[in-house]
Amino acid sequence: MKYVRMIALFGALGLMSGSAFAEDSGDPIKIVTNNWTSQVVLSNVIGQVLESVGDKVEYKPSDTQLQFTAIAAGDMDFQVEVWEGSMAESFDKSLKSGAVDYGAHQAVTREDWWYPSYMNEMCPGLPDWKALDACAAKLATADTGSKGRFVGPPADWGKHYSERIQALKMNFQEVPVGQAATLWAELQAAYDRKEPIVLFNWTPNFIEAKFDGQFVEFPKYEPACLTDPKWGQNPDAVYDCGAPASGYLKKVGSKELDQKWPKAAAILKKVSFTNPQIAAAAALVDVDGLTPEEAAKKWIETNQDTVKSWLQ
Ligand code: TMO
Repeated sequence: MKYVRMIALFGALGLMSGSAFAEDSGDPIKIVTNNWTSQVVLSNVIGQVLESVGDKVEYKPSDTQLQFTAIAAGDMDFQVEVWEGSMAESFDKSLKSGAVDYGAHQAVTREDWWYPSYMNEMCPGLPDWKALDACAAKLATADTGSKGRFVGPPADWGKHYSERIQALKMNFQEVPVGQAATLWAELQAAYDRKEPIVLFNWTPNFIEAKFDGQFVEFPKYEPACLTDPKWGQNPDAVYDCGAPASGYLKKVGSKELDQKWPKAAAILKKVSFTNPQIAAAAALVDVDGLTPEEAAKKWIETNQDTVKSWLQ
């Protein structure tokens, strides 16, 4: 049934026959999946598209930082969402040891501390980080004592928020979650009762369609902030700045990808997601309750022109 539907869809788009691409290996392409929704759905989107042109694929869950080592070593073949704000350091390192930059999406990204807009009245001066810091007592919990609680991301997302709190001498403590779903459960619980909360969030995401809120404005990011202690307001510390406010989103692949699966590599190079397409991919699962596989099918059905453009 699934196969027949894919044939029907791609047949209707005229994509199944007359391929001008070179032949791909019959070995499965290992597609890396990570632990947030849009990444998993969009990995399935590309996987289903590759299957429709005759490739075999496998999905391989990996850590947001370690995946770059695996791709550089050729143990995994590609990852479709490389976020500047959380992966730039590991990504850059991997490019020097064999991984290949497969280009940027159209999407512009941001990952940082975020709060619901009703807090603007509770903490005058927001979204400035100093206003948030002055408001720390309102965010104190049993876990954090007199300090404000920042609900932080899972450890493997490569953020350095405890260091940022220290570097900026903030009266806050990071309490990381184990998985993204916990971020949204915490947000929903606070939002329903109009209680203050500050948590890790990113865009594009399904959150912006469902909750009204803003990013905290930290000292503006510059690359030197991460490497040069003298940069920024703390002369003895790195990480005394926010994440990039207009970050890139890229694709990364193995060197083997192009050699063994030139057809798939050519498609991956063309793949480019927009902000609304990424937010919609997340919403199909996190709001509508589809499985990633179903969500990918639906996404392909509603973005046929985009998919077609990858295959030309
Ligand atoms: C990498 N992420 C989108 C979860 O911040």
